[in-house]
Order: sequence, then structure tokens, then C-alpha cells
Amino acid sequence: MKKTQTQVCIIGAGPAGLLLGHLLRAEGVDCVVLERRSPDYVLSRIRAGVLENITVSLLERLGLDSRMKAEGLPHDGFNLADGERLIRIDIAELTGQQVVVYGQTEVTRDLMDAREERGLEVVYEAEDVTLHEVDGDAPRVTYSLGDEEHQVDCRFVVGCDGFHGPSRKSVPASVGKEYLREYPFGWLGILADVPPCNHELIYANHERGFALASMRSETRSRYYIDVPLTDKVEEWPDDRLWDELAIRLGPEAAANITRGPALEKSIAPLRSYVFAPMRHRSLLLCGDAAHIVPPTGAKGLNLAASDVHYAADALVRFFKAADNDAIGGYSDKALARVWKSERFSWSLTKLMHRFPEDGPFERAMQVAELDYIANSRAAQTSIAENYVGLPV
Ligand code: RFL
Ligand code: PHB
Repeated sequence: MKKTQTQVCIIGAGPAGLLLGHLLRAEGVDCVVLERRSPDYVLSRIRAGVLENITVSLLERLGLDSRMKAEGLPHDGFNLADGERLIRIDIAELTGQQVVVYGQTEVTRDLMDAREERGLEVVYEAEDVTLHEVDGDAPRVTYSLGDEEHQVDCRFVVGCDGFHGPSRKSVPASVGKEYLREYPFGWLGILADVPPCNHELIYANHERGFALASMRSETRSRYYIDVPLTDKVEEWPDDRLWDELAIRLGPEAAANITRGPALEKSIAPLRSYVFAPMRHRSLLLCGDAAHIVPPTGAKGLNLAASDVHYAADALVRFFKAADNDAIGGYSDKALARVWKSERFSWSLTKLMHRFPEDGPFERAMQVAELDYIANSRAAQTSIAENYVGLPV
């Protein structure tokens, strides 16, 4: 058994784990990150595209924002489409803020590329990562790498290992509470090297279902439609998906859609999930390890960033100022923001999707709400301030 010692052992090198590792290293806190997959595999996952202020400002604070500044697309607004009607939410005018369209893959790549220069140790392809004694003050994490068994002794373990990782499962069932809402559809996404059909995002509620027109750059588009959970990607050849997008996004957007072969196509289920508390003794949870939102509000990655902001602050105060209180307050602080993002993502999902169980009354409620939003600056402001991200 090869043993190492560090202050913080981080499980998972997605955006949450890498961001936390860099923030801790920048403050002189020792840490090691253990990741089950290879760097190429991590970069091949196509996920989030919209960054809130908190995510942008953490990259700025780390001085790892140069490519995002050069290549990211600042957006002043987005659109809700309901049949023929397009409701523009002018987030810049309503909140004085913007969001930045810059893919999660690129954020992850920038954080990965800075590992060596910043002295951040990440062990990729770590198998059988197992947490031990997180109940006490001296937890351990074991893993294997090839034929070799390893053990990391540390003061804190931070679970940044996503929804399926082992960290959350290390919290005793008697301590943790789960809140879950599953949705009766998934999002089928397509990534293609074609110019976007619109310079801003369009979330559409069409009688045939939901559609989203998004992008990664001026030459790369990302589109989604909702599909029954029983659908398989193979049932959606590119042409069928482009035809469906053209119908659901409406004639104006359809006229501007450029079709192209899929670089990636996948179906992701939608769920709302919260695990509380987000700390158990020497174990802290951040990001998808503790909560999931449906992607409708573009909140998942940004929530991971705000968790990491609180966790880094608490850990730095513990190691540099012998201050225990911040660790003690981490879960409540993080959850207060998590629940507000959960609420926003759930309500936008309900507003923009046709649920199989819904009847004429539920549809009339959607129409009334969209009509209210279209004609009320207060309603638009509420959506805009949630979309750009509530204060951290
Ligand atoms: P991740 O990215 O899942 O990373 C977790 C990492 O942990 C590793 N891991 C392990 N490592 C060691 N041992 C084990 N046993 C392990 N098990 C797992 C994994 O390999 C992985 O590298 O979680 P993290 O860092 O918390 O980041 C969360 C975000 O990835 C997620 O919330 C967002 O992608 C959600 N999301 C969106 N968020 C936004 O803010 N804006 C968006 O526009 C947006 N769009 C989306 C999305 C998610 C989507 N999908 C596919 C779920 C669109 C989609 C389609
Ligand atoms: C994306 O571009 O992948 C994206 C954008 C906005 C969302 C979800 C996903 O709400």
C-alpha cells in the first residue's frame, strides 16, 4: 500500500473538483484530486453551455479566464417561444448583468491545462475509490492505480464526484435526507459545427414538445428537444431531429437553421434532486454529488461553482485561521442557494414542457403565465435575476 498525506482529498475532476483544487492551491492548502476516468474521457462529455457571474468570477480570481474572455460569447438576453410568440428577456437591461456562453468542456480544459503550472495534483484513472472514517477527524481514501494500491490520509474529503460517485453514499442513511422529483422525459441533444439559428438562446414550448436552440460559438450549435424516456438515440437519425427542431422552434428560427452532421448526440434524463445536509463530519459534498437540477435554467454547473466557492472559503479558514465555524456553516449556506436554483429550474421546466399527464387546465395555466411574463416587467425581472444567478 502506497501512502500519501494531504490536507484535503477531492474526489472527482469534473468542473467542481478542478475548481476547488485550484482555489485551495491558490491559498496554499494541500490537496489531491482523484478521478476515475481519463482526461480525454472527461473532456468528451458535452454538458453545460451557459456561465453565470459566479463561475466567470471564480475563473477570473484564478487568473484562468483568458480563453473564456477571448472566445466566450457574452449574452444580454434570451427568449421564451410559445407558438408564434417570442418573449425576449432582456437580462442586461433588467439586471445590469450578462451570462457568458462558453462550454463546460472548455472550462474543464482550461482548469486541466493549468494543473502543472499551479501544482495541482490530479490522479486520473483511479479505480475503486473508497472513503473511510469520514465520521472522524482523520479520514482516509483508498484507490488502486494499475496494480498498485494507494491510501490518502487527510483532514477533509470533498465529494465532487457527480450524481453516481461514491461520496454521497458514505453518509449514513440515518443522517441524510433525499428530495427527488423525476420528469417523464429526457433531453435529446445534438452538437454540430453549423452557425446558430439565432444570436441568443431560444427555449420553445410547442404543442409537439420542448426545444432549445443554444450554441457553443459562432460556428458551433447545440440544440435539444424533449423526448419520452423510452426513446433511444438510434431512433433519432440527424434528419429526423433537424426536422423536429424546425417544427418546434417555429418558422422564424426554422428559416435560419443550418443543418449539419452530429458531432455528438445523446439523451439525458431530467430530474430535480437534493441531498441534505451537504456536510457530514469530515466529508463535504459539492455540485452534482449533492444535487441535480433539470437543465432548463442552465443552473447545474453554476451551482457546482457556488458550492465550491463556499467550500473553498470554509476550508481555507479552517487551515489558515483555525476557524471551525465556516465548515460548520457550509451546508446551510450552500443549501440556501441550491434550493432557490432548484425552484427556478423546476418552475421553468414546468412552464416550457408539455407533460404527458397535463390536460387543458395545465396548458391554460402555461398560456396565462407566458402572457403575464410577456406583459410584466416585474415577471421578466424575476426570471432575469434568477437566470443570471442569485447573489452568492
Ligand atoms: P461532474 O461533471 O459529473 O463531475 C464529476 C466527476 O467525478 C468523477 N467520478 C469519480 N471519480 C473518482 N471515483 C469515482 N468513483 C467517481 N465517480 C465519478 C466523474 O468521472 C466526473 O469527472 O460533476 P460536477 O463537477 O459537480 O459538475 C456538475 C456539472 O457537470 C453539471 O451540473 C452540469 O453539466 C449540468 N448542466 C448544465 N449546467 C449549467 O450550469 N448550465 C447548462 O447549460 C447545463 N446544461 C447540464 C446541461 C447537464 C447536462 N447533462 C448531460 C446532464 C446540459 C446537459 C445535457
Ligand atoms: C447548452 O447550451 O447546453 C444549454 C444551454 C442552456 C440550457 C441548457 C443547456 O438551459
